[in-house]
Amino acid sequence: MSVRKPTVLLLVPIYRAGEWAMPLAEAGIESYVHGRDTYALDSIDYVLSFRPPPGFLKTLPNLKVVFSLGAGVDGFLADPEYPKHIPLVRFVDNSLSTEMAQYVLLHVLMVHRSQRALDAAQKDVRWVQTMLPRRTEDTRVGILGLGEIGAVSARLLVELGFSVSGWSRTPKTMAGVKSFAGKDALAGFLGQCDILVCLLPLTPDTRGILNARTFAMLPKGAFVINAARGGHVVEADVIPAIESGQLSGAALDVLETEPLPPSSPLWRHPKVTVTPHIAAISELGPSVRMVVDGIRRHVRGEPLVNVVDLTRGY
Ligand code: NDP
Ligand code: OXD
Repeated sequence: MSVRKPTVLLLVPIYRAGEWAMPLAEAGIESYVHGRDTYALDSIDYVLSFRPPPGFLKTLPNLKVVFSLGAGVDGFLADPEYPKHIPLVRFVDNSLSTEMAQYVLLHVLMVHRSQRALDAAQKDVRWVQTMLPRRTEDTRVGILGLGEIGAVSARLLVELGFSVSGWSRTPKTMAGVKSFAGKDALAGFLGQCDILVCLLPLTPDTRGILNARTFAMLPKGAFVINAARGGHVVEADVIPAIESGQLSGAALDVLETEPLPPSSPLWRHPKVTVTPHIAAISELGPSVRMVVDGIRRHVRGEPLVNVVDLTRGY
């Protein structure tokens, strides 16, 4: 008697879907690509996705576990009909965290070492030796979100000598990092950030957290780096805050609408750096390992790892 193989639906962009089929087949897992293959809804045990079409997951009667291709799971929680009894496993990976920390470090160093001003001086053929970087410990970097990625970023910045603080829901003990926790600590945290980095999950509590009111709580001339989700920033508030001098600039890897529409003034503002949501990309190998390991655990009846708390939203 043949035993039915566990079956995964790949609900991912079709141009990438082909990548997973072979390594999953090698692990004894059947896969279908949504939008390309014909499959019966009741044949699907597992789903891998980033942003499934709202209302779709609830139509799979035998769904057992959902795997998120990304660390952020807002794309699933945006579905008001997400079947809440189905566990959602998110992608947690060292190389993803390291790449994110690199993005943070790149933009922190651009600010700390006045690189934009030096680039402008070069364009004007000016030899300017007066823009010396300040002492590293005098640059205060604050990280919103001290989770998997925030913690790796904080450690890297501490190692390089920056003054680092972090804001999270619960207090943290991390060498060299000043911990601020909870809503009541937010204003105090923001008041001491020369560079503010957002690495929060997007939840109802954190949506729009970077806005004119919170920018005004930062020291004048602070710089904002958002590598989390576009929904964290009230985009209409960014350029006015820069024009008033409250912010010295912003680096935005994620935007409310992606791709950022060509008409957005953020594209062309000289003090705004826009990157196309590429701070870190989930790699094939680790994402296959997450799915294979999760399915094996589920089949053996073992606890899953990196399960999202659906009521908390991350
Ligand atoms: P984690 O879930 O590991 O960490 C989240 C952190 O945010 C925790 O420290 C948590 O606090 C804190 N937090 C959550 N809600 C609140 C709140 N209401 N008030 C204060 N603190 C809060 O997430 P990751 O580090 O793995 O990922 C962070 C985000 O990075 C993802 O959600 C995703 O949006 C983004 N991302 C972007 C990528 C890109 O390419 N641009 C790539 C990968 C991720 P506590 O620890 O107390 O629970
Ligand atoms: C993620 C992302 O959440 O790529 O992992 O944005």
